[in-house]
Amino acid sequence: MLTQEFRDGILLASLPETLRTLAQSLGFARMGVARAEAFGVEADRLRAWLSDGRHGDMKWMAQTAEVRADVTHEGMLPSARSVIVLATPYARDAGRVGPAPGRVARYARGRDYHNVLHKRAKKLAALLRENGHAARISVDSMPVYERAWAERAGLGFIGKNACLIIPGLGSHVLLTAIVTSAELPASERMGERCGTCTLCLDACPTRAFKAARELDARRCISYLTIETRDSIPEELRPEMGDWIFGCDACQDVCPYNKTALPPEGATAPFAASERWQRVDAEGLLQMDAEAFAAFAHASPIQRPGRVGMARNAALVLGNSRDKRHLPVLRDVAQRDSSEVVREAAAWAAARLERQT
Ligand code: B12
Repeated sequence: MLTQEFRDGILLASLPETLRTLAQSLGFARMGVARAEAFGVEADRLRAWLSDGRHGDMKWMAQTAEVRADVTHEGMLPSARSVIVLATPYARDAGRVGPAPGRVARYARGRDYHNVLHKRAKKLAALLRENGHAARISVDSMPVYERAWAERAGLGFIGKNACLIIPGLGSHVLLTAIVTSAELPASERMGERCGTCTLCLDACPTRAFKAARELDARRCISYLTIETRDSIPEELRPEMGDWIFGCDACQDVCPYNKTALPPEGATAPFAASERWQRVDAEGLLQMDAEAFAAFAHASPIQRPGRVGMARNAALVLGNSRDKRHLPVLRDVAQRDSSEVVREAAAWAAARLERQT
């Protein structure tokens, strides 16, 4: 039901055209549309992933599985007719950024993308509502299966690293979805384009891929540094290397990320914040709750909290092969208020002491 409206005899741009123009002006690099319906094979894969326990402690994924499987579910939007998916590149310059010797994943070095993208998407949702349509926005934290919708909406294909890859832009993109009752023309899907390449699967430091596109989150460094609140399994700690928040290992090797960098302006909100020059891993390890709250303000690193980031910092120092960190680690192992942090610091100190 595409409306063709004339005002004073001038043909007004149709709603899809207006949405696309507005999306571009808001800084979204790509926009695609898929017909809203219950997922088939994608839902089976999600259920298989959950029944395998590959979601680990992310109980919220299991609790919302049926809503993720079907956007017309009462938990989302029963009147849904279309899902708009938008992609935004983030800075992927080669530099290492993080509290030395720690390294932070590229998507998390600047401002918190949930806030940046939600603010932009609200303008698109307002336009839909002005035209009499319902609209619900999802930026990561809503029960919307964003990657599967991005693939259906023709934005890109799902790589063997389970990431949505957009030829010309790569996989260093963040997704925003808008579920709406507006009936919009669907975009054409793009077939998968990995071919025989397995660089990502081979590059994963913790061998988290059970098979192509099948990630076991319990072994994924991104999950271990961000989503787990407890101790990290000992056998995985040495493999985590210097990743202190998130991990880009399976993306950095991808040939599709060897394309030209996105224009600076397009990624400005995600450019590395100066906070990373202000503190090193020892400093992060010794922060109290107040100092951490101030340091992590408006950054994705708020998610693991002080305990999670101090634990990660201890493990990074344990992997640094640098004995100068021993005094701080021994002190934290004695006096930190968290058992998880004390144990991680003790493990790190013992590892450095063993190293010749
Ligand atoms: C839970 C979650 C995580 C978990 C689990 C990841 C995972 N693969 O499931 C953890 C914490 C590990 C994680 C890590 C990351 N995440 Co995350 N995450 C999510 C979240 C909330 C749900 C993902 C989900 O539904 N997983 C369920 C499983 C079954 O899906 P899947 O593994 O993605 O599998 C897909 C395909 O592989 C395929 N598939 C699955 N099994 C099979 C089997 C076969 C045979 C085939 C053919 C296909 C296939 O179907 C799925 C959908 O297409 C989404 C936001 C959202 N609301 O959707 C963000 C999201 C996927 N994450 C995102 C990002 C940026 C990341 C990281 C890159 C961050 C980082 N640098 O550390 C890493 C990448 C890890 C990886 N290689 O997937 C972006 C995606 C960006 C992109 N270009 O793909 C999202 C969309 C957030 C956003 N709004 O931008 N994430």
